[in-house]
Amino acid sequence: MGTTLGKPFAGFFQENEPRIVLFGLDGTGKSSIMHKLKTGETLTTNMPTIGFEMESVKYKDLTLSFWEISGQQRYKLIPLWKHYFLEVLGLVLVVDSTDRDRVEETKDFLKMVIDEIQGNVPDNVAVLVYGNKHEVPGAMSASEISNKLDLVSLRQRNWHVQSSCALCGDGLHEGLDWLLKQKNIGGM
Ligand SMILES: Nc1nc2c(ncn2[C@@H]2O[C@H](COP(=O)(O)OP(=O)(O)OP(=O)(O)O)[C@@H](O)[C@H]2O)c(=O)[nH]1
Ligand SMILES: [Mg+2]
Repeated sequence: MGTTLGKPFAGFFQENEPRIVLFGLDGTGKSSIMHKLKTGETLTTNMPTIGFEMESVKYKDLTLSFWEISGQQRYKLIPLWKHYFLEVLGLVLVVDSTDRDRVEETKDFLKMVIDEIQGNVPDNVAVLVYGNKHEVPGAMSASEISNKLDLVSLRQRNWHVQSSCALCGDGLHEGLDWLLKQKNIGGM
């Protein structure tokens, strides 16, 4: 799906499309969310993203540029983050709500991202957390996720946890509406 970018800056940026960056651990559902938002269909191919992927998504009267950072390669790609996070409209952390074992690692990863982009991404760019795979019995609630990720420590940056299901689409638009509202975009 989308565009896998070997050469990161080869003219792929859509200058006039507001950009939203999705990041998180591998297998949390980033590609599935982008695909669902773009097509309304459930992503059936189960391929890990290599590098970065981009999807142009029409949403209400907007065209948004979604950028996914590979979960598998998340640490390897750190040197490129500052380019991809440039002039970003919103940050989206995708969490697997069923994966309590890796929530601590997710917390550390989020902190690393926030530290890395400090100075390049203004504080008024908010963080939406999708608590994805929420439909699975026993999944973590939004409040459990916000506590375990210690989101209050983000302080100056607005954040919000939205439970979601990339398979059926539950919560995806609600989360996006919240993110756009932080920037007064889209008449939300
Ligand atoms: N039950 C359930 N499974 C999901 C959901 N979203 C994604 N999945 C499944 O989780 C697996 C990984 O989904 P991807 O969308 O490829 O995850 P990703 O975050 O893009 O992974 P990387 O590209 O490796 O970083 C796939 O088998 C998806 O079908 C969800 O909301 N519920
Ligand atoms: Mg992916």
